Amino acid sequence: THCGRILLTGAAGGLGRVLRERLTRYADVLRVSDIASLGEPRAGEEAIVCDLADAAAVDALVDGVDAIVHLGGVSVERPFEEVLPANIQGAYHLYEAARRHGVGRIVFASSNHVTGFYRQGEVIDAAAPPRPDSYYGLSKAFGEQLARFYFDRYGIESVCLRIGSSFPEPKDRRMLSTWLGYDDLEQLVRRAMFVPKVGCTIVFGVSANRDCWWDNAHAAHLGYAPTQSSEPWRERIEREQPPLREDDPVRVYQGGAFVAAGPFGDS
Ligand code: NAI
Ligand code: 15L
Repeated sequence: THCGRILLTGAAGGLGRVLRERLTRYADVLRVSDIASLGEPRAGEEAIVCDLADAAAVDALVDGVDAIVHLGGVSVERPFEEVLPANIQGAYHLYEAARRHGVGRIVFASSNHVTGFYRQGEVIDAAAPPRPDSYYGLSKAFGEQLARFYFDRYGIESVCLRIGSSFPEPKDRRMLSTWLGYDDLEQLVRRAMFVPKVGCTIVFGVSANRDCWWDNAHAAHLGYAPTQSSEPWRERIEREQPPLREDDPVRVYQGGAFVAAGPFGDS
């Protein structure tokens, strides 16, 4: 469970800041990157500001790394014109750079919004056809297919983490099902990085929540065993937040509010 140089993109973001702390122990050097300011590099770090939309800059960013944890990009629903450069072209630039520089494995932060139009309560696994709920979800579906292509064509391994809702604590009724605690996030990334053979794996990033909609049977080889659960927050959330109307899309669909975002740019 150790690596020479790990590249962490999106390192200035919410999960990036968490993993920036936690990944140093798994690498000689952690190369942190973001389009936003990263502050001074800490011990054992290299910090590089880089726009994922800039192919040449991404190529230089990937030079010399052994593995990549790719969190960078737009992380909520936005107009397609914003999602395209950061998430779609950005992921392409990253995989191309990985190919040119011989990087063997990428951990890709995908999202539950790849399958956000399945209904809450329905249990799906990684073989269920994508039902993206947003331009954002579409970009993550593209990222997963990119990962598949670069494995089939070039043998670059990927683990696509379909992250549910990863925050310090669950914030609403939906997140009682979708919450991923930070210890479980770290475990997933560690296993994704160091399990000897992963091929191209999709795994739902979710803690051991009581009512979970995702079955990780297809990712059993990762050995992921979540240790956290949303249950301690249930009582307070259910007391403070009355249930939504039964036909409210936020209550009906797994993707919650993302299914009802937009359209952008017209009235
Ligand atoms: P975040 O929005 O806090 O972090 C994303 C980071 O990417 C930001 O620091 C941002 O500056 C950077 N970024 C945006 N555009 C960029 C560009 N063109 N070039 C370089 N960097 C750019 O999001 P968060 O919550 O930390 O999520 C991290 C990753 O995990 C994202 O890819 C997100 O889509 C994914 N994810 C997160 C979930 C969560 O619950 N936190 C759930 C599902 C997926
Ligand atoms: C995501 O993909 C987002 O990045 C995150 O901010 C949350 O909205 C999460 O999904 C969610 O579905 O709760």
